[in-house]
This record gives sequence, C-alpha cells and structure tokens, in this order.
Amino acid sequence: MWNIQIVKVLGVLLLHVALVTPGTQVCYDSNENAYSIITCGAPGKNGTNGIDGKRGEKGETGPAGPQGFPGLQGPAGLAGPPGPRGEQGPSGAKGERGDSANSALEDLKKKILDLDTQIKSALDSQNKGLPKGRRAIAGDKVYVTSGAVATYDEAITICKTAGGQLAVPLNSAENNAILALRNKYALNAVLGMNDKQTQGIFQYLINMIISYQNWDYGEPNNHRGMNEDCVEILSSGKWNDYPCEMPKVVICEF
Ligand code: MFB
Ligand code: CA
Repeated sequence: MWNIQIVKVLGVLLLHVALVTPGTQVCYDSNENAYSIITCGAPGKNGTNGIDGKRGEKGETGPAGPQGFPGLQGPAGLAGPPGPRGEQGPSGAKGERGDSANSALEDLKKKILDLDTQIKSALDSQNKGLPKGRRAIAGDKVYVTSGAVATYDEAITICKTAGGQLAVPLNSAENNAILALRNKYALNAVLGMNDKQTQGIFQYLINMIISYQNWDYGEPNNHRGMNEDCVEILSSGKWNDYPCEMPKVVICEF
C-alpha cells in the first residue's frame, strides 16, 4: 500500500518537476497507459509545409478593382437602317445626245439644207426676172428687192406674200447687206420695226423690243411733232424715224 503512495507522490513530484522545468513535458502513452516525462530538445525545424488544405468556401465579392484599360475595338456592328433621303443633288452634266436624237438631228439638218437649196434656186429663178444685184446675203439670210416702193403696211404684205418678211437688221452685218441693196436706189428703204404700240419703244414685227440699233444722230425724234412711228435706212446706213404712210423702197428677207 505504501509503495503505491510513494509512487503517487513521486509521480506528482515528477509531474511538478516536468511542469516547472523548462524544456520538459509529460507525455501520456495510451497504448501503455503510462506517462513519461521527456526532455524536449531544441524545437525542431519547422516541418515541411503540409499539403494544401481543401479549397475554402468562396469568399465574398471584393471591392471593384480600378478601371481597366479600354478594350480592343469590337467587330463592326450590323449596318443600320437606311438614313433619310438626302437633299436633291445638283443636276448632272448634260448627257450625250441619244442615237435616235442624233439620227433625227441629221435628218433635220438634211431637210434644212434641201430647203435652203430649194429657196436659193427659187430665189434664183425669181431673180432671173430681176436685174442683177437685186439680192444680198448676210449669214443665213437672203435679202431681195424688186425696187418696188410702198407704205409700211403695204411693204409688210408684199414680203409676206413672197414667202418672206420685211427686212430688219439684227446686227451690223445684216444692216450692211440691206444698205447695199438700198443704195441701188435714191430713195431710203423701210425696215421691219415701229413704235406704234408705245411711243419711243420700237419693236420688231413679232412685238419684241429691238436689240440692235443704228439711229442717226438725234433720232428717233418725231420731227416737228409729227407721228414718226416707222424706221427707214439712210444712204449712210443710219436709221431715221418717219411717218409710216410715206412710200419707201421695199426689201424683203428670206
Ligand atoms: C429730220 C428727220 C425727220 C425728217 C426730216 C426731213 O432730221 O428727223 O424724220 O426726215 O429730217 C433732221
Ligand atoms: Ca425722224
């Protein structure tokens, strides 16, 4: 019995010693059901790392990170719907004349040339009766006179009946051709214009205001208050307004 007591005391003493001695500890071996006191050497080196633990639970979402760099340009998007109709653009350049128009134009040109030939030959045959030098040409116009003398209104009728009209110069070339015929005679020749409609506004037979003018100095003047509504060409080629009832040489143009 005393042995057991001693052992217990010794055990307690040993335990006390182990506990207060640095570097010693009491270890219990369950297989032997016994305690042993071991002196611990210097702590051993850290053991090698253990194997990774099992994956932890997913953590909470962290705070948003800093804005990243802009990404690469994405692929082009699908074509959008057609836009609204644009403003009317400027009209394009004039197109080439179409084939049919070209051939029609050629036909027309041929017809005109034929007509021109017919007119000239008709005039030639007409002129056959006329003494030489009773015709003049300026551009496409042919001027013819028989030397007949008439009032303005009579002169218009004579030329219309002949298939032409009373001669009227639209430029200096035509004025010179008419002058050449006028100077075959002593009398001035009547021209196809007047200011009957509006005093001072001279118009062609088609009521269009005249463009080319070759008035003599101080003309038109309605001399001494006379009603001078018609126009004659003088031997100088200049123009004068005179009373329409006075007879003048008739020159027609074709
Ligand atoms: C005038 C002229 C008028 C007459 C007159 C004989 O000129 O304006 O028409 O012809 O002369 C000076
Ligand atoms: Ca006059």
